[in-house]
Amino acid sequence: ALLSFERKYRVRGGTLLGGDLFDFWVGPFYVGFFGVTTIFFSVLGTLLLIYGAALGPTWNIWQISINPPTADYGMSLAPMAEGGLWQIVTFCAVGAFGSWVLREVEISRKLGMGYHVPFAFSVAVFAFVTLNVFRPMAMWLTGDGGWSHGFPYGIYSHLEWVNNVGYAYGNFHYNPAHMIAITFFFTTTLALALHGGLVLSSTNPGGGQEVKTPEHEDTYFRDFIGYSIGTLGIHRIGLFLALNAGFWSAVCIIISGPLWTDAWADWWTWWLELPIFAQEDLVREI
Ligand code: BCL
Ligand code: UQ2
Repeated sequence: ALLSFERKYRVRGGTLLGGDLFDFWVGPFYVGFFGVTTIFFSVLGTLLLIYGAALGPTWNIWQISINPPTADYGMSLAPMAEGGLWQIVTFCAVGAFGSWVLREVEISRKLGMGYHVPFAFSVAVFAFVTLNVFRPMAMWLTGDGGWSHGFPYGIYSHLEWVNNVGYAYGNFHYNPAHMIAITFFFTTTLALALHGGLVLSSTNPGGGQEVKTPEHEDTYFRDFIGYSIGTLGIHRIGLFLALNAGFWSAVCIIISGPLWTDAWADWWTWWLELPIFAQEDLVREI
C-alpha cells in the first residue's frame, strides 16, 4: 500500500528515455527505462554465470569461477567455454551498473535533487570498468594480452587474481596510488566512525536525558580538538574521502602494467636520487 506521504513524491516526468512509457512504480520501486534494462542485464548475466558453473568442474561455491580468455585471444571474442561467457557477463555487468546509475539520475531529476548519488556510484562503476575493460585494453595496446587481464568471476579465483597481480609488480604496497587509495579507505572509516559516534551520542544521551542539538556536536569537537567541520561539512568530507578511495584504486591498477612494468619498490629510486640526500654509492648499491 502507498504510505500517506508517498503520493506527493510519486511525480511524473524527469525520465531520460522512454518518456512516460516506463514511468511507473512496482511496489516501492521506481522502474523507468533503466529499471527494465537493469533487470534485463542482471538476470541475463546471472543466468550465464550459472550456465558457466554448470559447464565447469565444480559446484563448490568457493571454487566456481568464470574465467576470462587466455592471452592469445587478445581483444577478440572467444568461444563461450573459453572466455566468451566471461566477456558476455562483463558486458552484462557494465550494462547493469550503467543502467543503475541512469535510474538513479532519473530519480534525482524526478525529485529535483542534485546528482550526488549517481555521481558517487559512478566512481565504483569506474573502478570496475577500469579493472575489466580499460586495463585489458591498455595492456593490449602496449602489446601484452588483452581480455586475459580481467579478473575472474569467482570467490576464491578473484582473490588469487589480486594476489598474483599484486606480486607480479613486486610488492603492491609500494604502488604510490595504492598507498593513496588505502589511506582514503582508512580515513573514510575514521570519518564515518566519528560522525556515527557523534550523532548517536547526541541523540541517545541515555538515562532519561534530553536529546542534544547540532550545537552540542560542534561544541564537542571544539572542546576536543579546537575545530568542528560542521554538520554539512562532515558529509562533504565524507563523500570526498569515499570517492577518492575508489578513484585512486582505479588509478593504482591502470598504471600497473600499462605504465609501470617492474616491481613497484623500484619506482621509488627517484626518491633516493633526490639531490638533497642522494649519495652516489648508496643509490648504486640499491
Ligand atoms: Mg590491494 C586493489 C586495499 C594489500 C594487490 N587494494 C585494492 C583496492 C584497495 C586495496 C585500495 C580495492 C578496492 C577497490 O578497488 O574498490 N590492498 C588494500 C589494503 C591492503 C592491500 C587495505 C593491505 O595490505 C592492508 N593489495 C595488497 C597486497 C597485494 C594487493 C599487497 C596482493 C598481494 N590490491 C592489489 C591488486 C588490486 C588491489 C592487484 C586491485 O586491482 C584493487 C584495485 O585497486 O582495483 C581497482 C573499488 C570498488 C570496486 C571495483 C567495486 C565495484 C562494484 C560494482 C560497481 C557494483 C557491484 C554490484 C554487485 C555485483 C551486486 C551484488 C548484488 C547484491 C549481493 C544483492
Ligand atoms: C563535526 C561535525 C559533525 C560530525 C563530525 C565532526 C558538528 C554531526 C565527525 C568532526 C569532524 C572533523 C573535525 C573532521 C574530521 C576529518 C577527517 C579527515 C577524518 O565537526 O559537525 O556533524 O559528525
